[in-house]
Amino acid sequence: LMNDQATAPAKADHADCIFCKIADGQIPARKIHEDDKAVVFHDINPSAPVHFLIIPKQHVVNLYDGAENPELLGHLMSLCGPLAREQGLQDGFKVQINNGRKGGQEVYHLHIHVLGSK
Ligand code: DGP
Repeated sequence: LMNDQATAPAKADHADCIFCKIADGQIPARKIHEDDKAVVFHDINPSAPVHFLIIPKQHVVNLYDGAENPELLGHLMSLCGPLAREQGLQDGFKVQINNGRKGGQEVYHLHIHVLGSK
């Protein structure tokens, strides 16, 4: 896509969004959690022994866009600790969110990386 997606509004076309497809089950993923607002699954290319992604079901581009929905952001953040613990990260973990071109974002559907070692 040629437009600057870093600051694009939420309503950008997401018909081809890979994380929307994971969220609705069109593309398989190793899911570890699902609720009415979020899906969580293992990263396909892990950069730590435990590496999973927390995404909203609704197509939010990144934190520029997500600012419109602080309640949703809070929900996503609230999943980090309990799911990290469930995945064996009871002694600590890291969280990362890449935003926009200069933030290293590759998939333009908001995702929280949770990383750690058991
Ligand atoms: P980034 O946009 O840079 O925060 O990273 C995107 C992450 O998403 C990267 O760590 C790899 C992961 N990823 C990309 N495509 C897929 C996929 O189809 N399935 C899964 N499970 N992870 C994916």
